[in-house]
Amino acid sequence: MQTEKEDEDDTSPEECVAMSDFTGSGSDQLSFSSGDKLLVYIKSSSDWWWAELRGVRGYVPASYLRPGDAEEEDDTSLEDPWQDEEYFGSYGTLRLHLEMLSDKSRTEAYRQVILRNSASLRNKVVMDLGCGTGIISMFCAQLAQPSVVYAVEASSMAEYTRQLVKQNNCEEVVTVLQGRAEEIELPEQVDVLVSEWMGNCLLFEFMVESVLLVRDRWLRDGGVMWPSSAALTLVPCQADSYYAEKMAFWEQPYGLDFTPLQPLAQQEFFTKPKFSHLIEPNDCLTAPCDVIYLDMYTLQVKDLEEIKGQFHFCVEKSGVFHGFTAWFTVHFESLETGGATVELNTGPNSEPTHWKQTLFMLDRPISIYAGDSISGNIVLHRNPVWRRHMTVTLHWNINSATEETDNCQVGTKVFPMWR
Ligand code: GJV
Repeated sequence: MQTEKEDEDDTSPEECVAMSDFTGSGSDQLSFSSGDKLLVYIKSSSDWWWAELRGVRGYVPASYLRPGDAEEEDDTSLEDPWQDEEYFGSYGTLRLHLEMLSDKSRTEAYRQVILRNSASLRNKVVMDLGCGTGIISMFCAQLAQPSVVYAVEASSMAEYTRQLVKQNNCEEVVTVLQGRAEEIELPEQVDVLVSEWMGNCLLFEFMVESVLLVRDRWLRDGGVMWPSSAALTLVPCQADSYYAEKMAFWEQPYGLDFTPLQPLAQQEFFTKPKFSHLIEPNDCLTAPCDVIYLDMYTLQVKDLEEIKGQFHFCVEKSGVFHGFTAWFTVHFESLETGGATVELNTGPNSEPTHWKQTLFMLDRPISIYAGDSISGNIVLHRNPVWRRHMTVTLHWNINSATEETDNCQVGTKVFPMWR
């Protein structure tokens, strides 16, 4: 592999587009985000290619990339702001479905919802929006007796979902419809609209827009939304090992001073949020705070353009404030009045899910002390062009309880996710 690297400049690179996020491990793998454009220099093996992203080179998994379209490069107006081709393309392969199905907390939460409401689901009309491999629809057919479940899936996985439904003797109840849910025609309104639409930091991918459009068109008056509500939670946290790995590292590698690279490291590692971060309950510097609440009955598509929340945290123990960690919780109301609610919580005090948590690193760590408070606000601003993307703006203000003065009391940082 060494010799291949030396030869790399002789080959003209091929442009490829990342179909999903990837976190590289070790020093010779690149991390990238869905939609990133990479230059592939060497197809070292069928699995690993040698590529470049924003001036950095490393190995990337070939299966995460699709060939870039050279013409699109010249005229971005030709590109679909929803990026449906790559979005549904990635859901046409098993990788993401395996990840979602392997997530027990997620899948079990939906199973519990069906199970606990099985009596009330009898003879109901259900739509499963973005059914993927059809797991929720098949739970409905197996655990309850709805009159019909419309299982809607836009990706090519739908062809297999049809087979799975048949294989599991659910075809009397489950009807698989392949297409974008917004464009699908049904013979009737639905009583229940169920969907697993939540993305990283709750809204990323903005699949929720499809859910809202379908709700307004196909959910009957008085029908039920599952999930029924969603909340985004934030906490100021320490992130010692991540900071050490990406930033403190440059202080003295092999006894040398590499600190001139730190501004570059900040740009490269701390500009965007870190998905797939697992925070220890111990790293939380305060009690978490719900900053955004979405009511799935009243939320409107236009509300998604800008969602604002506020926070006020009381620091419980002294420590190093490296950043904020966010996660979400969704609730499923009962079909029976007074029935128990089911919750799916992706936070650090629950079983880890495939969403993990999202870490927003500050540019500089700040020492904080018990008794301090951190107040401020968060704004999720949807990208006006790239409809599945958003930026997260955090603004904070530290009120020091001690004489200790930190010159960084107030701060604002804008995190693109990813555009
Ligand atoms: N219409 C039909 N299927 C969809 C749509 C849509 N508008 N949007 C997403 N899907 N929780 N962030 C499908 C997609 O192809 C995939 O199989 C599934 O819904 C995504 C579910 C998990 N993603 C998420």
